[in-house]
Amino acid sequence: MTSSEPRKMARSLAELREISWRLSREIIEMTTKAESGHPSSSLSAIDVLTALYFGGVMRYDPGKPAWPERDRFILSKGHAAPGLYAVLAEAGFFDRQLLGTLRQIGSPVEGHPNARRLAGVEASTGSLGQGLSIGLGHALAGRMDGLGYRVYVMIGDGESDEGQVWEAAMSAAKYGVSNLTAILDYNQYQQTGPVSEVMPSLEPIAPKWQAFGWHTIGVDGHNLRQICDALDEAETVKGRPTVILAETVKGKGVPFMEGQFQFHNAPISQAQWVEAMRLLAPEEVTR
Ligand SMILES: Cc1ncc(C[n+]2csc(CCOP(=O)(O)OP(=O)(O)O)c2C)c(N)n1
Ligand SMILES: [Mg+2]
Repeated sequence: MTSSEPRKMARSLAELREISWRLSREIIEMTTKAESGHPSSSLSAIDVLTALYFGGVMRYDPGKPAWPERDRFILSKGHAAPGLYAVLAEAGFFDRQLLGTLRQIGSPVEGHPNARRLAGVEASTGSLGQGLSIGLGHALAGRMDGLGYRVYVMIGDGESDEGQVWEAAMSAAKYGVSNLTAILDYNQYQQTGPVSEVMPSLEPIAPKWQAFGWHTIGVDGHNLRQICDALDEAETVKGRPTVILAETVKGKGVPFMEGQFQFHNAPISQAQWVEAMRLLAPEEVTR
């Protein structure tokens, strides 16, 4: 680490869990108000995002979003933008009130992240397949510039059907970028159905990444300790990139949404909204 600025203090697992619940409720609030967006894709990612931003993993300063030595996070599955926005507001990059403007004309809180318009967004994504290549560019640039930052990229399992993901995977291994960590949001579903039906040959996934030269770690993507441990392990790996295969549940925390790909980009009703908010109240949920 070349920076003189310390990493954010790690929260306790109980605090992280509370943050994740709060952000999950914000995802539901935002997408219900907007009557569109991708609540289930955001909920499957939110524990990983919580660990990255609040678990003492990433170094960032919301007051200086362009600080050259900051760690970078790129949401390659850009449709999970509501999750990223909830996290960035919690981290202090912008006022939480902006969340209520999701997908409104003129709002910087767009349907997909726009790096030109919103502090904390590192790359404009939404066209699937591009984020790992962008992250690789940042990782190489950091190495060339002698900066100690790390780069994290979240990709989806449906997104992994995109050939560019594997071009980036090959290149990252070639250049031995150990400051690059990919996180696969491995929730088994994509837009139109189960990944096992849309593209069954994505499996077996771990041997694929290993064959591409990556250090591979499997975790329960809703177990905050496992996620934090895997992110710590990734920092110790030398000479090659790491991928964390995070097994997640699409729609995590809202049972009527869990694993139901029909909620991929569908608003929920007022009655379902009330139910979802009740289910995501910490005292009523055990997960
Ligand atoms: C290049 C491209 N093709 C198609 C789409 C439409 N699309 C948006 S989300 C999605 C499915 C993504 O599935 P996955 O990566 O598994 O993400 P999840 O929602 O499960 O987190 C698709 C096909 C897109 N955004 N970009
Ligand atoms: Mg998926």
